[in-house]
Amino acid sequence: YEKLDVRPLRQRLLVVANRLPVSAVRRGEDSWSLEISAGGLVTALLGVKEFEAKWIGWAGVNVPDEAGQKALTEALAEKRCIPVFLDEEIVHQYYNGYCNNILWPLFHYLGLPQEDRLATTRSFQSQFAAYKKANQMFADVVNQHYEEGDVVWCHDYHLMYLPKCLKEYNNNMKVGWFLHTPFPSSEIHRTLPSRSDLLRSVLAADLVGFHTYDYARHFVSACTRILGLEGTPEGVEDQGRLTRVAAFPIGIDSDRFISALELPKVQEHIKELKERFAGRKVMLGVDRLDMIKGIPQKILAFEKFLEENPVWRDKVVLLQIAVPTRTDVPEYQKLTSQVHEIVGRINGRFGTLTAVPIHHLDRSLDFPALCALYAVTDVALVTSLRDGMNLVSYEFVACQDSKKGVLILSEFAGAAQSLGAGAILVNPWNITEVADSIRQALTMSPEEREKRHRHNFVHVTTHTAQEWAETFVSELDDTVIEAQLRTKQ
Ligand code: ADQ
Repeated sequence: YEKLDVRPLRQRLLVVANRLPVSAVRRGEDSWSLEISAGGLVTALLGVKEFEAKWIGWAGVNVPDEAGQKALTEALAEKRCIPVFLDEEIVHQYYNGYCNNILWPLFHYLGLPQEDRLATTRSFQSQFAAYKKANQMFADVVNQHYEEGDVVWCHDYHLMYLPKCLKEYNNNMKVGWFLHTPFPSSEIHRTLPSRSDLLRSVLAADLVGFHTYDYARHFVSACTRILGLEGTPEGVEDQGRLTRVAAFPIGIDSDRFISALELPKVQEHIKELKERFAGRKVMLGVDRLDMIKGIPQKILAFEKFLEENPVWRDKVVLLQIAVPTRTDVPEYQKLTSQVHEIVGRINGRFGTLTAVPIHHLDRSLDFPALCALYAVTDVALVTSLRDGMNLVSYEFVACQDSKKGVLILSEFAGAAQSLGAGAILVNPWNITEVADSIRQALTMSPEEREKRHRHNFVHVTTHTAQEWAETFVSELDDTVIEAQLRTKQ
C-alpha cells in the first residue's frame, strides 16, 4: 500500500471572502498587474494540504468595462482567484455603509458617532438592501464555479447573507461560515434592525465558527432569544435541522516568523535597531489604525507611566506602528489626527533635544522589518478595546524565543483566552492599570519572563493557522456526513 497512491483526488475548497488575497493594479486597457497580499488567512489556507483551494472575492477595484473585467478574470485565474465585480454604488452602500459603518462598530461594542446616528438610521434600509444584493452577487459567482462535492467556506461579517443564498441555489452544498470579529452579546445584536434576517441566513450554513467559545455562546443566545430557537450543546436547532456552532481559534504560521529571524535582511534590521535604541528598553505597538485597537488609550497609559516613573523617562521608548485603513472615512481621519496630537503633546512634554519617548509611524512595514521589530522588543502592548483574536500578539510571541519579552494584552482581545496565562492582562480603558502593568513588565525577573514566555510560545507554535483551517474544514465534512446519517435514520 505504501507504494500505491491510494489517496482520493484532492477535494476542492472554495474560499469566499469580501477581498481576494491580491491587489490588482490596471496597467492598460486589458492588462493588470497582481500582487499577492500575504495575510494570515492566505497562509492558513495555503497550508490546508488535502484541499485544492480557490478564492472568490472582490478585487478591490472598480472595473466598469467588459474588456477590463475579462482581462482581470484571466490574470486572476493564474493565481487561483475568481473575481466578483461590484460597482461603485454597491461598494459605497454595502462595504463602506452596511459592513464598515454598521456591523463593524456594532460587533466591537462601539456606538456610532453622535452626528452619524440619525443619518445611519435613515440610510439603514438602502444599505441593507445593497448588502443583500452584494451577497447575492457573491452567491452567483460561487454557484457558477461550484462542482458537486466542493466545500464552500464563507468568511466574515461582510458575507452573513451568503449561506442562505447558497443553500437556495443548492441545498446539498457543504457550507461553512467563520466570523473573524467578535460576535457581541445578544443584547447588542438585538438593536440591529436586520437582526433576524442575518441570524437566519447564517443558520443556513452547516457549520458556524467563531474565534472563542464566548462569541459562539453569544451567537447561540441571539438565536434563542431573538428567533426563539433551541440552543443545544452542538449548536442551534430549527425544526429538526441542526446548525453546528463551535469555537475554532485561529493561529499564525509560526514557522514562517521563527525561520525569518535567521535571514540576513532581518539580522541587519535587528543590528540597526539595537544600535539605535541602545541603553533603552523597547516597547512596541503594531496595529491597523482603527478605533477598536485602542491606540489613543495605549499612548495615554504610556504617558501616565512616564509621569509616575520619572526614573524611566530616558530609559524607555515606545514604537507605535499603525497602518492607516479606511482613510476616506471621516471618523478614521479624526482618529489619525487625535493620535498625532497626543503623541506630539507627550513628546513635547517628555522629549529632549536628542531623544523622544514615542516614535509613531503611520504606515505598513515589510515582513523583515516587522520580524526584526518583534525580536528586539522588551514589552509588546496590545490594548484593543475589542478584537476578534489579534494576531499581532501571536507574531510577537513567535519572534521572542531568545529575548523572552513580556506581552501586555487586553482582556477584550480573543487572544486573552489563549495567551492570558503568559501575558499580563489589562482593561485598556483603565489607563492607571495599564501604566502599572508597564512598570511590572519592565521590572519582571528573568525567571518569571521565561515561565510566561514558555507558556505562550508552546501555544503559538502548536495552535497554528494550518491546524485552524484543517480543523474547520474536517469538522464541516463530519457535520455534513452526520446530518446525512440523521436524515436516513
Ligand atoms: P485585524 O483587525 O487586521 O484582523 P490582527 O489579527 O492583529 O488584526 O492582524 C493584523 C495583521 O496585520 C497582522 O498579521 C500584522 O502583522 C499585520 N500588521 C498590522 N500592522 C502592521 C504594520 N504596521 N505593518 C505591517 N503589518 C502590519 C481581523 C480581526 C482580528 C483577527 C484577524 C484574523 O479584527 O481580531 O485576529 O482578523 O481572524
